[in-house]
Amino acid sequence: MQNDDFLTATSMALRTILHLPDPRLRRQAAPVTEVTPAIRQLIADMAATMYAAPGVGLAAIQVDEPVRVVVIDVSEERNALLVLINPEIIATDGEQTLEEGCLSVPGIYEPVTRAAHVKIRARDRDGAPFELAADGLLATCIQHEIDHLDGRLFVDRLSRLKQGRIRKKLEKQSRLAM
Ligand code: GNR
Ligand code: NI
Repeated sequence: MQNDDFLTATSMALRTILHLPDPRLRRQAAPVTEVTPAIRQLIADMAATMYAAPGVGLAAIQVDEPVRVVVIDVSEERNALLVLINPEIIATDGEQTLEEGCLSVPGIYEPVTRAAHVKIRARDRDGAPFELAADGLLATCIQHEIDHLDGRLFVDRLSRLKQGRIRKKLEKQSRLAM
């Protein structure tokens, strides 16, 4: 994936990221049937929004577009954009526990156990199908983003006790922000 194409081919706009407990984050995102100009614009805007945040991934539903589009860049240099349209996990293996955060759950970081290795099938930004094997942070990030497409957040995978503490902390944060 060439980042240059995004910087030159399309104008980009930052999109507003929804925060928990916004119910729009709980929708099931719909598959993309065709890579239209609107989808290309969404991808460019999502990449810009992710890099600006900064974050290592972003799902379209986080910017109030309930479609199955994800952008990811786990590289140090922030120059390896991965675009996933209609991503599906076709195989998993092992377990790993990594500290996760989420742009829709600001200020909360907790360890989450997920598959250590995933194989996925997806379409690229031209609609061409491809497969990808991932491990480490990329594997965790892919699973985190696919969760978003199904209306799930990483905090749903924590204990009820931690979920309660997080809800109180977020309520306090939003009171202070008013
Ligand atoms: O920026 C992000 N960092 C991160 C760290 C560990 C596991 C997953 C992530 S994704 C997150 C950006 C985000 O909210 N994507 O949906
Ligand atoms: Ni997230």
